Amino acid sequence: MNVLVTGGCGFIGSNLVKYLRKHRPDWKVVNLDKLTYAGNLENLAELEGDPQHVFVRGDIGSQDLIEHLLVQHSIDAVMHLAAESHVDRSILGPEVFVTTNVLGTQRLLEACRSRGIQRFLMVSTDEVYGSLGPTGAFTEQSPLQPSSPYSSSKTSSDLISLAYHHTFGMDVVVTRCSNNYGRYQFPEKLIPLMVVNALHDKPLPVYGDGGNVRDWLHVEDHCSALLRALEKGKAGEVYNIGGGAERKNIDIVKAVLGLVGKPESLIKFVKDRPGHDRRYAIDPSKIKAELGWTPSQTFEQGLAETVKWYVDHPAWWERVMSGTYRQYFETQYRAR
Ligand code: NAD
Ligand code: TDX
Repeated sequence: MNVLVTGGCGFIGSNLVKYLRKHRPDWKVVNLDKLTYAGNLENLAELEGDPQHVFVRGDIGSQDLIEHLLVQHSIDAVMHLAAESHVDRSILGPEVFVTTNVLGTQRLLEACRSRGIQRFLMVSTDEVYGSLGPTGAFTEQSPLQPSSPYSSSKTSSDLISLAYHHTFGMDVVVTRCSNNYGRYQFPEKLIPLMVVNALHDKPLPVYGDGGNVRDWLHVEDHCSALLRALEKGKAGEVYNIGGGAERKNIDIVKAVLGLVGKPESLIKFVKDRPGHDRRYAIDPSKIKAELGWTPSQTFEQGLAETVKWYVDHPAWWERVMSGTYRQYFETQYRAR
């Protein structure tokens, strides 16, 4: 089996590429990534020299390139993760979110359609459902009510993928996952940002009153769900993915401070994010019942392991913060 993974140098993508190499060692993984600020080839340094991992720098919007790769590598299936992924950046500059997430996804789908690719896994998000009140959880039937430019662009890419199934008969499966955490997450997202700031004794910016709730899942559990959906998901179906770990942001920030041994006086309540969704919670019964998936990590275990990883790997995030991680591609990869 030959799989094209898009966005394989980002946080979830790089964890997924390694997960696939470990759990499906006979598969070839072709990793297409544009290497935007969020793409870091160093995340995959341990795969250097692995003939079953092929990295290609390119844009999902380059239909000719994609068509060429699909033929060149006899691709059987696509796992589509490449995206602009950060809500705050989508508020500062929405355009690239539409270009990549909406138009880029449509071009990728079109390339797949023209080259007869069947299975296409669209990695979507729980943010397509918008915000919940204090009770209840999103099911696959919940209305789509995205709030931010990021989530509305993801909703568009989710729906255009389903349209390629309904209209052209492509074998599309969509997954909608809750907030991920784990190794190699860019330190603009809540958990790694708080760890890095705490280690530097810098203020920890908590938006609003800190009472917003997210439902957290360890990235490796997301990867196992994606593989399950790729192999067993039914065409045209949507699967929610979540670990049942709802936490208030303020409680996470306090837990991080406890794990790194820093005082709560570092917490700084700041102006709220515009349009900030109050609460997300995922009902994952469908993927559990129909595909037999279950998460393996508890949030407390996973958070402790994740915080320890950032504490033990300052070189990784220091290179990200200083921008020197971008040189890796030039020196280690392009030079060959
Ligand atoms: P990320 O920002 O860490 O990585 C995105 C990757 O996509 C980067 O490597 C980047 O270089 C690449 N990319 C961006 N634009 C591209 C383009 N035009 N062509 C090719 N590559 C491009 O994101 P992430 O957190 O790893 O999220 C991966 C996917 O999972 C996204 O689609 C996101 O919407 C979805 N998702 C994320 C979460 C989460 O909590 N992080 C939860 C649910 C779903
Ligand atoms: O500095 C911060 N302070 C703060 O209070 C940051 C960066 C975030 N927050 C809050 C906002 C959210 O309520 O923490 C929560 C989590 O924020 P993010 O890490 O930015 O994630 P979120 O906005 O929930 O979106 C994430 O989960 C769904 C990913 O970035 C998306 O790609 C994914 O689809």
